[in-house]
Amino acid sequence: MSDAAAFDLVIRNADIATAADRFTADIGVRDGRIAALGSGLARGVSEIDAGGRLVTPGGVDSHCHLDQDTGDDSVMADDFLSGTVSAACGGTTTVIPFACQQKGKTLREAIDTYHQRADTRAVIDYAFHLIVTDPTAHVLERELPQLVEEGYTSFKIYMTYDALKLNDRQIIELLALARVHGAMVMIHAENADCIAWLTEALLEEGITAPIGHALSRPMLAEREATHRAISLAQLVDTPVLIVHVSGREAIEQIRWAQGHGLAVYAETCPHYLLLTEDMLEDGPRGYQCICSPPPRDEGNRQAVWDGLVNGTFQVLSSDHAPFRFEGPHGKQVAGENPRFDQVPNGIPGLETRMALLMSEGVMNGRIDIHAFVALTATNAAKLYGLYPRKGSIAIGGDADLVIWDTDRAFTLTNDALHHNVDYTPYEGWQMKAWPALTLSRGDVVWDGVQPSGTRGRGEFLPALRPQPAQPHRPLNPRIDTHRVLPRFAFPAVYRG
Ligand code: DUC
Ligand code: ZN
Ligand code: ZN
Repeated sequence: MSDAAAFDLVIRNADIATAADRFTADIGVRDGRIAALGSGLARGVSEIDAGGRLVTPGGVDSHCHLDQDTGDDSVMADDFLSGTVSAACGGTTTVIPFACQQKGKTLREAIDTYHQRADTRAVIDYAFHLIVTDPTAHVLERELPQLVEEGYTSFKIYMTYDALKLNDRQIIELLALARVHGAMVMIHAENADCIAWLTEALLEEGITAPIGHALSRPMLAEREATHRAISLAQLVDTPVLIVHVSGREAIEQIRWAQGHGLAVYAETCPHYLLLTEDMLEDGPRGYQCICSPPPRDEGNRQAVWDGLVNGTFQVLSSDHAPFRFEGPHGKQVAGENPRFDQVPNGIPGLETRMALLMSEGVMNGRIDIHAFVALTATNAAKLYGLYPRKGSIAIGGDADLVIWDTDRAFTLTNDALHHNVDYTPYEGWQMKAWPALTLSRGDVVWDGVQPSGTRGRGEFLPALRPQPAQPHRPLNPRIDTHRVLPRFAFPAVYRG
């Protein structure tokens, strides 16, 4: 910083919106952090005139898959470079992808592998969730406690997929461990046996087209698993977060739990707000829209919007799971016109997540700007131990910011995106806004035309034990006391 300048950067005349407040101010940035908010701030080495445009915290996308192993010949199209570049262009400045344990291997091996993939490539900051697929005594007693200490404070577990799923007993053990160590458990809730039985029945009937995917994974399978996940969490009195919730019946379970005072959090994704299952009827688009749970019917789509508006959902993530449509390693890994059950599950969405919610949610009048910020940034930062360093615009927090162009009506095309996927499910969508500028720790990583983050500049964020992962009550006193959460200090200020 030059002697005469008070800040490295000053952003002038910003219409700042956080999850709680809205005010006009200049933002002074020093050493990548917000050092001052006020009017008429002293000079910065560089200056940006926001010109009264809306400025929100950079997005925290807390559910996205980057360079994740798949278990077959399919390959994720985005690694930590293309994925994070694409995220930055869409206004996201923090990602929390997954380090996935392979059955028979340790979690430490997974962490080492995913750090190797991320550390020299990411252009924005990142933390990791652990996917626990093999909760051996070694994993539960030795690895997880140590990894929580090191900043891996959230685990995803699956109730479906043979290579990933845990049985109820394993889920209980993991929930009990999360309770003791103060970690957040994310649950993919679909009933594996219902899906397997229906898949077999559909294939016997000769139904192999993409719509079979939706038929084999009905709402009932998601509702049952959501109910079971909540019951297991209640048994152990451990907070849980149900990921990628797709429709009414699962929402009803979550509302019931929340209404009974249980710490059950929920996430949904743009595709459940905007896509419907009839899109699986039609050729290439059908394959492109295969994700789990599947998009559902119009009534469910509306129910997901209602859940966003009434506070059932705390988080809107992308669940970016990037597979190309063309070529031998994407959606058609099993050949041309594959059976629905041989298609990799997942759709891209890292870059479009925030602008879709801004356009369809805020600018269409369904939610206010504070809910937008909470859903896209603040709540995820809190739920996963990154707050207040990430997720807000506050003194001491990282200068992760988005300056919005809300006058920009345009038609979305995949050509304009920066991911490495050859389609977007939102091709032709009428957009009303897009980030004009994205800053990560004060560095411009997207200037409205070009991405500009350098490879490897992203920092790993060791996560704190999330405050919302604290159990509400002591366990039944007759249960072994070592399972009762020790008193952790929850620092008020992120020190990672
Ligand atoms: N689950 C995810 O979390 N992402 C993509 C597909 C899936 O089944
Ligand atoms: Zn999942
Ligand atoms: Zn996912």
